[in-house]
Amino acid sequence: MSYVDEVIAQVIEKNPSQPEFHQAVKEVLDSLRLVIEQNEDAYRKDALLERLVTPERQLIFRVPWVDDKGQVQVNTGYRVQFNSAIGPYKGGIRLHPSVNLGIIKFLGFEQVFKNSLTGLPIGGGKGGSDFDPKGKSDREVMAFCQSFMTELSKYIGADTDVPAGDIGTGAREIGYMFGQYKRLQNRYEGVLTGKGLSYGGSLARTEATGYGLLYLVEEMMKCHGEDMTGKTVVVSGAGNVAIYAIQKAQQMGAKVVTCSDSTGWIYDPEGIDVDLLKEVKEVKRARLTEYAAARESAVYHEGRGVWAIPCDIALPCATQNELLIDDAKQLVVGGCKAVAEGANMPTTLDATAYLQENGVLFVPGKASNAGGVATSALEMTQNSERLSWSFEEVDSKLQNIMINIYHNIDNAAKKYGKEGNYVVGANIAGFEKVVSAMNAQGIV
Ligand code: NDP
Ligand code: 2IT
Repeated sequence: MSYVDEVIAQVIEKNPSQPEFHQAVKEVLDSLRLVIEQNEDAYRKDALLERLVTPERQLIFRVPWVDDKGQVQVNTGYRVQFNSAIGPYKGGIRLHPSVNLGIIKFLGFEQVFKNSLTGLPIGGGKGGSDFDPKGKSDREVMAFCQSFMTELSKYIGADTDVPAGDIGTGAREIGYMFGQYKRLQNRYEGVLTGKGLSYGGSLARTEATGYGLLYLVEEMMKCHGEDMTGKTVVVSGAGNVAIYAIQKAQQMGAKVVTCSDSTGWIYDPEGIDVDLLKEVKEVKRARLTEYAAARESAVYHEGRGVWAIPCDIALPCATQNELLIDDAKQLVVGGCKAVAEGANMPTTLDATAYLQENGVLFVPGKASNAGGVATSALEMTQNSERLSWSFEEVDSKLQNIMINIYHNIDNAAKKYGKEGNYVVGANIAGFEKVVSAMNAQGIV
């Protein structure tokens, strides 16, 4: 059996009931075959792949808090510090009832390669909890965040591990966590990113993932002789990534006709009204039915369905495994030319293969959504030098980073004879830097 297949089999055997982690490992290791085969004996002797798929440290802890009725609630907290070869662990915190160790491991594993692709000195990690912020009062969210940070604060630090936002963790949650960290450690440091502007946050971090996604897509389209003007775009999700992806696509002259949340989706042939969407999701924290109620051109549907709308470009920006094989078929029928992932692993492996086989340009999230973490790294830099850069300065650095990522993954794919296969390109380009750092640092 080849070394790659051996390690994939081991991962499945040693990590039962973690299908998302298996999926992420399979995608990456499959892409690396070409590189591994050139050096198989040396890599096997060093157990390089075993070290790559095994987190350096995994923390699981109890998070007790008191709800508004005086009832004690207990959640589980996680932080997986996956790989620190190229910098301090860096990655978000997901707060969602579906969170378990396997989900956090898949996200942490992806983050290692993504962070490498940014070209910035950040290792990979991820954390979270099965806590659901939906429907909770601000006081309950604060109580949870303080309890979560009371434990997490022992393991993180500006030069050790720097968490940030992800699903369910936005500015409010980061603020509560930062306050509790500072109180416990008596240290004002850049231990979290995505902070508010009044206490060390970076301009453009809020917009960065969505904007970065579009900067990469625009560059890719340009290199394929197309521009964004007049393109029809379908987006899933209605959170941080989706909102700013929609905004930037519109600024580039495209028309975005859908968005979705965990209960339904909107078709708005006039183009999504971003200000209204922000009001419904960021301010009221309400469902998309409120968007439809306030806008005549919008139609609301229960359940899922955005991929059935004919489009030029599809941007999945909600969650993992939300674009399935039948969705991929519908996209192809609808004339879709490009899919770029705003979310982490939103496309299943068979759907990805189908899109690629049918000539759709496909960019995996570890490349196309790297603008968020890249801008987090810029926030870390500003915190270290105790300065704040202008929006334009951060935004132009973000744009350069995304353009570089596109060319790096494109060149890596070409170098290994897989031109246009950005999955292979992203995984190989991300891997090369991490492995060179791991090799230089000995067996640790
Ligand atoms: P948010 O919590 O702001 O928004 C998530 C959106 O997706 C919401 O509209 C939510 O619906 C919907 N959603 C979440 N879970 C599900 C589900 N199980 N089924 C259907 N819909 C769902 O999160 P973000 O926008 O920050 O994150 C979205 C994706 O992007 C995630 O995969 C995340 O890991 C990834 N990502 C985020 C980055 C960031 O900087 N924030 C950076 C890179 C990647 P509802 O409104 O009903 O809650
Ligand atoms: O998946 C991701 O890259 C994020 N949620 C952002 C992580 C970060 O540290 O900004």
